[in-house]
Amino acid sequence: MRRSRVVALSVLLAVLGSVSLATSAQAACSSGTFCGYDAASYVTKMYQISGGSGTTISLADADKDKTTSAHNKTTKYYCGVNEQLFADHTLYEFHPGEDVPSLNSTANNAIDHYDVKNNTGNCVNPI
Ligand SMILES: [Ca+2]
Repeated sequence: MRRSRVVALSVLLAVLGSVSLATSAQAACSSGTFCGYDAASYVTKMYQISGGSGTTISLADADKDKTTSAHNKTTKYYCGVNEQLFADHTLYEFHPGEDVPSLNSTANNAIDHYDVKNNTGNCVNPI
């Protein structure tokens, strides 16, 4: 009986531990910035960026083709762009304040840079 209570308590602590980890990962993305993560549900933050409208923000080579989830904690639109040989394509337009826990199969693991815009519909070659 005592042993099963210890096991139950251990399981409860493990669950609480993972919840607080996920919460701290989200809290680590500051207001006014855009954060990209390597895994779904904002796990393993790779970058935290920001820029004015008209800015292009290139990701480090190590972070290209790896974004799976993202927080847009800015007031701007972020065009997630895939760089291709003949024409770049916007795979996903992140709206101001949008949280994306898991990108669709087109955009997942394909974004190379972001174009920052004040208004919707201004992303290059949207898919
Ligand atoms: Ca790419």
